[in-house]
Amino acid sequence: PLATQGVSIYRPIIYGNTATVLSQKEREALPSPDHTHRWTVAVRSAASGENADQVGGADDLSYFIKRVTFKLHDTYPNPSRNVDKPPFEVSETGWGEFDIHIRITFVPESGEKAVVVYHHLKLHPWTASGEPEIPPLDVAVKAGPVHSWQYDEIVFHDPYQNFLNILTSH
Ligand code: SLL
Repeated sequence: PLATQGVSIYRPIIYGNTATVLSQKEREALPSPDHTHRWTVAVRSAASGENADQVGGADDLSYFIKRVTFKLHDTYPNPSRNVDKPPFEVSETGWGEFDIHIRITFVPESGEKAVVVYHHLKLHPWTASGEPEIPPLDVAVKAGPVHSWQYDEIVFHDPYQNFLNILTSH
């Protein structure tokens, strides 16, 4: 395929998680009642555009992203979770924070290597003192959902002409 020369093009994304404390009732209904939180980890578009008013504009990404693999902590069954269509996200319950390895694979026409980013799953609210202590659950419930998101840009240097056309026609 034809390569471009001296072209760099980027696509803005956000990745990260939201987390909420489970109610006592929800916990009792789970197969693992030691789980305290429900969380969602996701890769979303940070671009403004037609879909920007939708949650996260999540639909924007599939024209250049083929698959997102979220590698969870080994305490989870099938920890390597492949998501092949938007929304590129995984929802789970659990009790602990850990590093999630997020592998982004691009459409085959791109010829681009996969990109890996890391996200530390955040369940517990930040405290004013900045102490790493885990607040009691009733304090966490009052603090509301936790959001931890990172902005990033995926940069393609000298993309194939075909792929550049795909990127710019969106
Ligand atoms: C910790 N390093 O010790 C971390 C590990 C593991 C989190 C956290 C659920 C797993 C299951 C879960 O929350 N794992 O369903 O057994 O804090």
